[in-house]
Amino acid sequence: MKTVKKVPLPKKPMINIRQKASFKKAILITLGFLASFVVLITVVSFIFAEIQVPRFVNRDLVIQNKLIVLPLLEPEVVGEEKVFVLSAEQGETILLDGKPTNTVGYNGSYLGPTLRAHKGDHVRIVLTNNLSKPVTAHWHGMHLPAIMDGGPHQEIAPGEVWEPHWTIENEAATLWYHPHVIEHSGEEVYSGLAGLFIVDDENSDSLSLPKVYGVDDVPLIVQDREFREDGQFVFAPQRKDELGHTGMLGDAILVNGTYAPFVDVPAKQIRLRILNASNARRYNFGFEDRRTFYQIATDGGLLLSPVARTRMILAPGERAEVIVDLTGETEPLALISDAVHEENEVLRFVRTMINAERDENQIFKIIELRPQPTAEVIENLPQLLNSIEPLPSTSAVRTRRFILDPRNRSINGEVMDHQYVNEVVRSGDVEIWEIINLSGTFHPFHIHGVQFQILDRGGKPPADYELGWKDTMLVSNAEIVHVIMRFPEFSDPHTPYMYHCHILEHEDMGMMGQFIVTEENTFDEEIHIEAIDSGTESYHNHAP
Ligand SMILES: [Cu+2]
Repeated sequence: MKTVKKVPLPKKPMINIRQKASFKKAILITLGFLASFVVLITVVSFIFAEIQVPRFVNRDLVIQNKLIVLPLLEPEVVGEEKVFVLSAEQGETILLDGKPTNTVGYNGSYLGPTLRAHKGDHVRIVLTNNLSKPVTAHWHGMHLPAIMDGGPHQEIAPGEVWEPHWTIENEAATLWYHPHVIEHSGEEVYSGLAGLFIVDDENSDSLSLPKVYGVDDVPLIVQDREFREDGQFVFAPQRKDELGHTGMLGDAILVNGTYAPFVDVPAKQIRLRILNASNARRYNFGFEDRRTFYQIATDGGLLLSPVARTRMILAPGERAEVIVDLTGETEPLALISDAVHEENEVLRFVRTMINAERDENQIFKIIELRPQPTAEVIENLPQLLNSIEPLPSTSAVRTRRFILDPRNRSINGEVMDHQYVNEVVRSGDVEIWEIINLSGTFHPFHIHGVQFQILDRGGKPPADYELGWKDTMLVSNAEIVHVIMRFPEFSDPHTPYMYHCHILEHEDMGMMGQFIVTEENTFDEEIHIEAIDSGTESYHNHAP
């Protein structure tokens, strides 16, 4: 008998109507999610693309004005001294469209002449204040006694004369001078008070670098300004930019007080000494064709060797010297400032969403270099520029911490108080200063009387182009930077030096502190109160 194997029938899927509906719903929900995700991604990438496309602010600028090369101020030699005579003057300057602007300047109506001296020179400045308000002249980057520094304690009243004098101890560098009056530095620099102070030394004399002032060694003082219809400056120190940081930002670029400038230069290697003398704007310098150039100097001197770069961020107060090779070229070449993309992108995105302004996502034409035929021999760029002895962190006797406060424009919770000395430093000591930026924006940190070396940025060694002497450095948001320096041998328990943010509006709002350099071997808090009484000024202590 044959047995028939029973083959079970395939089970019919048991779906009732209700289940069918929920399955459909699940598919629909999934599809919905997918669709929203795609839409979201599209929107986000669109916004990101929009954020990341920088605006070329002055693309159509007609370059038509020959660059003003600020004159070298000829000193008078009196005995052993080189005497430079300066005066702060009120005036009118035609900067834009033939309309006069009310300005101030040293020995003229806008900016000041270039002072130039050699290491070892004894210099004296005779500075008369012909303005109706107090001024100072701070020798930014100079190694000199505090009383000669031109900070807020060396105010020159209207009609008065101030005569600082010192021996140049700095090595070859591009330094500068500008007012430093409490709460008014921003306004005074903005209206035109600033100039260069170039130092030479035996090393810079001996190097085969372009060094004919204004010809192949061209100083560029870069400033942004905003003009009213009638030609007057707009000065709005409380303006907030994309990052919510307050400071004066303009949309018109002046170089040495020249709007839309060009400069004729020999078609060879050219040296540019660039000073960011703007109140609050950072620049990301480079050439329009993204060619490589060589940075040869930082704020306080020549680098060890040239560093190849295509873009270079300079914060207010910083300087750099660069070499660009125009050998055999005939076409004009624009120096531009590219968008600054150095901030944290996520933070940047959030801020851009909150505030539509994108002040640092802008491109500016700065100046056009117009190469002219030359018979000059092509020189190779020297590969060894300087000897810089690194200060090892083990040589530091202490570390001080400076917290750039997120809540207000303060340092370590203190706003500038003319009568309060924040720090007491022993002359000749090597110290590490730790700068912690807890605020949501960058701050260029400047220390008077010294040149420092950057030890690290967030634990990472500084880039090659920062391995030189600095007096001002960019501290980005959420960044910790360590610098090391040897304090001056000059000791003066009565006159403080300053350290501060070089966004001039932040400085004016009180983001500044004072330190005295003294021979005292004690580190007694009492010194804050007692030792600093010059008779003309009295100081006090904030501590109970
Ligand atoms: Cu600041």
